[in-house]
Amino acid sequence: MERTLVLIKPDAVQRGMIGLVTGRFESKGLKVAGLKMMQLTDGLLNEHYGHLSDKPFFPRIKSFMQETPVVAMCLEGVDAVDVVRGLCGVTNARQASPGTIRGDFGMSVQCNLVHASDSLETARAEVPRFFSDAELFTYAKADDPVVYADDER
Ligand code: FUP
Repeated sequence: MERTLVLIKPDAVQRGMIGLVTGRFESKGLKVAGLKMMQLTDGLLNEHYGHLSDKPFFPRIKSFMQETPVVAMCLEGVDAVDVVRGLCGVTNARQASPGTIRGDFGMSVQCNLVHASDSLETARAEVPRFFSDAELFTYAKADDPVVYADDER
């Protein structure tokens, strides 16, 4: 099982889409291992978007990500990193495929509703950046036996 980080961004929070976005992941069969609302700080965003610090849009995305609290989520499942990225769609929501969260609900690059870890290595850095051990839960989910075959889990 993999764990990956999702952030529901301020545009989705403002548009009243927390439930809808969370529901997409739950309906897919992913398990919620951690979930909380948080106001992102400058320090956390400098770390989180460190790979973009030399881009001209860096100050703009930092300020955007602080416009409202975000919802941080740790999702668990087989191949969860790739599955969640697929559900989100490509960064530019205008180009994202129909059926994805960005493709169905977005028209922007910046206001693209969600962040999702882009690799297992990134997920391993991002989950502990946003969640302490005590905020992550391990539990048996009643529908696991019908979401996966026995040899897949
Ligand atoms: P993603 O992995 O899809 O979140 O995309 P990136 O890490 O490349 O970019 C992070 C965020 O920066 C995007 F979600 C939106 C923002 N961004 C822009 O505003 N303009 C750009 O040209 C590229 C990214």
